[in-house]
Amino acid sequence: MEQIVSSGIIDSYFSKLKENLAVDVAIVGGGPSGLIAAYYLAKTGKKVALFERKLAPGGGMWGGAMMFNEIMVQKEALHILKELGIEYKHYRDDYYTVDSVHATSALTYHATKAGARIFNCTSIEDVVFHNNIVSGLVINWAPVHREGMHVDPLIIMAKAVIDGTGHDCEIVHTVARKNDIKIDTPSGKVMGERSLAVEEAERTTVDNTKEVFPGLFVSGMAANGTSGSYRMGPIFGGMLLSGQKVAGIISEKLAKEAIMESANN
Ligand code: 48F
Repeated sequence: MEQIVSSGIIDSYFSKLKENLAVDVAIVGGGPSGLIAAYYLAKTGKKVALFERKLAPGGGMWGGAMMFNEIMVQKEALHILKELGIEYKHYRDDYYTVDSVHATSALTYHATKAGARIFNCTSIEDVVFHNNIVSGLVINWAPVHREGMHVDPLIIMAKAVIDGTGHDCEIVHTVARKNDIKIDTPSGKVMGERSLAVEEAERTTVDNTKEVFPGLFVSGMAANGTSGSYRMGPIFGGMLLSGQKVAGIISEKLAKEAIMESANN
């Protein structure tokens, strides 16, 4: 019995990993924007792998505000909560409160149920950079990084990569620093996050969600961090709408590429 338990886990983990060595979309970061992007992309039949450094995906959503485990969502994003069956309470005007643990676990459940694969405890340290296009991820165990161990990584190929790493926009930073490139921001550089301004930040999170360099997309706080916009604190409508938007942009791009490829064959 002991052997069955171990070999079952090893066999099924490695077949999952091998099946995801080349995907349509690789997402870095399992915060709300990454999870929602994973859900919408997987729902439309894309092969999606999401990599999260921590043990539990969910990013900054579990803790609500200052560990009061409630979050605020505005009317514009209610359709996403409804679609996922997430419960909410009307608070005042266009604002609704949601239990953050309920919401975070629902996002994880629906992303995986739709077919996205989540690899937790995995850190992204770099990207694959082919002919000036971001074409995949360089992955390693998060504890390897934490311990500072000199261990070479593995590689995941992807038609599109999403930086959903939150405030630090780690992937865009790495790509810009290592490859002497201009990205699609007003300065051509990673502009860095500004201080808190809720309304402006919520709007610009969605506006700044885009392909910032061929093959590399940004969502959530990474979108604002990349384009130099504000943080917003514990209101999450913008995160959900950003994840939905990036999924739409990528689906459209992949559909166009598929049409061009079939025309060329
Ligand atoms: O920060 P995070 O929750 O991303 P988000 O989708 O949402 C932001 C909100 O939570 C909140 C806010 C909303 O009002 O301002 O902050 O933009 O989640 C980002 C996830 O990415 C993981 C990190 O552990 C977190 O769970 N992450 C960051 N860098 C890496 C990574 C990396 N290099 N490799 C793997 N995972």
